[in-house]
Amino acid sequence: MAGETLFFKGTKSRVIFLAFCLVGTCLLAEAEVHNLTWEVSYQYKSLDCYKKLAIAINGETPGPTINATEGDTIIVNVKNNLLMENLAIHWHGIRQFGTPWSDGTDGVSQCGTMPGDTFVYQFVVDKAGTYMYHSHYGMQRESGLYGLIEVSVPSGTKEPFTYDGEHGVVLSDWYHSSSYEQATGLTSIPYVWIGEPQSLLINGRGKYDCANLSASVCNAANPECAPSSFTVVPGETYRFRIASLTSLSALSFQIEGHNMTVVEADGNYVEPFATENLYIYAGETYSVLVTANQSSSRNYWITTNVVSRNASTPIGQAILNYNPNQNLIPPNTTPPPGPLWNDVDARKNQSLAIEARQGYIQIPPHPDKVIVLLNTQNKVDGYTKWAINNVSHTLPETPYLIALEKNWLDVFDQTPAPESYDYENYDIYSVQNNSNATTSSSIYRLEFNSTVDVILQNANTMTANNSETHPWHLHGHDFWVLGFGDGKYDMKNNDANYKFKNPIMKNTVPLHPYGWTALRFQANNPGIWLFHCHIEAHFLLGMLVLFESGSSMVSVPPQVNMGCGKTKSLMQP
Ligand SMILES: *[C@@H]1O[C@H](CO)[C@@H](O)[C@H](O)[C@H]1NC(C)=O
Ligand SMILES: *[C@@H]1O[C@H](CO)[C@@H](O)[C@H](O)[C@H]1NC(C)=O
Ligand SMILES: *[C@@H]1O[C@H](CO)[C@@H](O)[C@H](O)[C@H]1NC(C)=O
Ligand SMILES: *[C@@H]1O[C@H](CO)[C@@H](O)[C@H](O)[C@H]1NC(C)=O
Ligand SMILES: *[C@@H]1O[C@H](CO)[C@@H](O)[C@H](O)[C@H]1NC(C)=O
Ligand SMILES: *[C@@H]1O[C@H](CO)[C@@H](O)[C@H](O)[C@H]1NC(C)=O
Ligand SMILES: *[C@@H]1O[C@H](CO)[C@@H](O)[C@H](O)[C@H]1NC(C)=O
Ligand SMILES: *[C@@H]1O[C@H](CO)[C@@H](O)[C@H](O)[C@H]1NC(C)=O
Ligand SMILES: *[C@@H]1O[C@H](CO)[C@@H](O)[C@H](O)[C@H]1NC(C)=O
Ligand SMILES: *[C@@H]1O[C@H](CO)[C@@H](O)[C@H](O)[C@H]1NC(C)=O
Ligand SMILES: *[C@@H]1O[C@H](CO)[C@@H](O)[C@H](O)[C@H]1NC(C)=O
Ligand SMILES: *[C@@H]1O[C@H](CO)[C@@H](O)[C@H](O)[C@H]1NC(C)=O
Ligand SMILES: [Cu+2]
Repeated sequence: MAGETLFFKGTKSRVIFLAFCLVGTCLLAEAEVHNLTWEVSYQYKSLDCYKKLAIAINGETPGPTINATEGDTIIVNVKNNLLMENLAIHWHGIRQFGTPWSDGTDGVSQCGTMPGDTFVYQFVVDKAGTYMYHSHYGMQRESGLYGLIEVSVPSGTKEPFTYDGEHGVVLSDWYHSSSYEQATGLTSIPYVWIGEPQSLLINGRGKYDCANLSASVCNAANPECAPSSFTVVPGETYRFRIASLTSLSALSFQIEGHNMTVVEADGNYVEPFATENLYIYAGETYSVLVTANQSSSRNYWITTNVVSRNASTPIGQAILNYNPNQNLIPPNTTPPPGPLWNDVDARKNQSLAIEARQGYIQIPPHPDKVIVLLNTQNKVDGYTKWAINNVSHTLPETPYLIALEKNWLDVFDQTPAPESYDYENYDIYSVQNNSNATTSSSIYRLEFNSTVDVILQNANTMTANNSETHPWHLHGHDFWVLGFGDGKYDMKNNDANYKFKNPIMKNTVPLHPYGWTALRFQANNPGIWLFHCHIEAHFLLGMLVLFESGSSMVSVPPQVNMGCGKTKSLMQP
């Protein structure tokens, strides 16, 4: 491989470089610049037939798919037309090497963009795979501000599997209450839980039962809520790129009469395995291959259902369409209901089945540091919170990234965040009497480029016999998934518990009820990065930590971060 030389073609928006030289032939690959302009606004939508305000990008909910090739630069000029609400958009799974200020996290990498303002995100999509974007401002994501990022391999490069066509699938859950009503209930005394979503959406379409509602509120015949369909040609194999943007729900995804082969997870190749259904947690992406080899005399249901919580939310439905030349005919079969919500073993088994594709593993053999994070539900001064090692984390008004660059140590708590908990004595199976946590904006400071193991430890909530599933997402890095286990992680025999020969890299991983999940990452991306539960309500209530590493190497461009907390002092008069 040659290709170190960069040179410019006539226009500013294209850079050409020599990508590959194979037996005397060099293939030219172009790294493109995609310059997108997005206007973000509230619009009335009837995504599940019930009319409510949703956030749209250029009028669309979910937003447009970003389609690029590895190495391309993405520029997104995001104009906030929300009128009364700030905005920040996170590019989930994109590591932002060298551009930590484009991570799109309110309170961490930027001030929320104020109404009327434009924020310009610019970053390189440096690894082929399936990713997503979504709001990272309070609970704003659940209003529909999300979409897919599909990054293909450079031309001349082959993926380790083949397919004839592809489809993007955005899975989400949908509430009829607003994110404001929800956030208010969650942060009040008495605490008001958000409950289960009214609908599940597939590519922004669901079906609420409008039976007793007026047609001006809920109209089952509205074309906006007609089911999504995915067209296939008989005999061909399709790559479905699936992302879960749910705010709460863990899901299963299945296609009537068809099995699927999982080949990619969070932008990394999986040792292929076949399954009847895919379990997918908020913040995860997968690619599965599906062969359209059933009888083409009819169409087939695609469904998604809630798992891990005892929800009454109806299944989400879409149609696998074998007959594109006819009007879309829904199958007259019963849509597959999906697996039982409480079949925890099946979910754990699938987590254990996901390993790196052979030949794609390279992992530092030992950690330099081990951090254990106990996940508990707590009270703080009577408010319900989620805490990590007894600390419920809050974000400062001044974004951490700017505070670190300016050395403003007064804007967040300088006490180091706790690296462990009292694991000898803590009973993870019972409701604890320890219910008072503290709140803090403290962070973990990691030596630059060190290898860090994180063990997530689950426990009972404040409800007897209840432990929840938490999908944890790391910004700025992928991590290796070292293992999952039941019960309390044994600190004395630690590495022996790690399960995998071929740990896959991911950016989001579930922590199963009453279990532990271990992961390893290299702190090689200068900046400060969130690691958090991807459930909106849990994040709001403090289920997050921050990892700082090498932030002294970061110089934030001055134009990008003004208008909140102490950054106001940087504004020109
Ligand atoms: C991208 O488009 C915006 C809006 O049209 C324009 O102002 C900006 O100069 C463009 N940037 C690049 C790098 O082409
Ligand atoms: C994205 O690009 C790939 C590869 O060029 C193509 O197969 C796919 O259809 C495109 N998807 C969209 C949504 O444009
Ligand atoms: C509609 O109202 C009828 C009569 O009260 C009731 O039986 C039915 O469950 C309601 N359906 C829905 C979807 O609310
Ligand atoms: C799917 O896989 C299951 C389990 O291996 C098998 O029993 C079933 O026949 C397969 N279904 C199809 C449509 O291939
Ligand atoms: C359909 O394709 C799948 C995946 O390649 C294969 O496992 C299955 O046996 C095929 N079924 C039929 C009926 O050809
Ligand atoms: C799940 O919810 C249903 C309906 O709300 C209830 O009847 C059932 O007992 C619940 N199951 C469990 C195991 O809690
Ligand atoms: C999970 O895997 C174990 C061990 O392979 C097996 O005994 C069990 O039947 C599986 N359970 C489910 C629900 O798939
Ligand atoms: C729980 O905490 C309360 C208040 O500190 C205390 O009075 C009580 O004895 C504790 N109960 C147990 C079982 O430790
Ligand atoms: C949390 O803090 C309480 C009160 O300070 C203490 O009793 C308890 O042991 C702590 N729990 C953990 C898991 O560290
Ligand atoms: C928790 O804090 C409240 C209010 O500060 C106090 O009344 C209560 O005793 C504390 N409970 C425990 C278990 O420490
Ligand atoms: C980080 O560590 C790896 C080995 O673990 C080494 O190959 C790499 O050069 C280091 N990078 C920097 C920037 O120090
Ligand atoms: C919790 O589970 C235990 C053991 O299965 C049982 O004895 C107890 O009654 C359960 N408690 C509640 C509140 O469901
Ligand atoms: Cu959570």
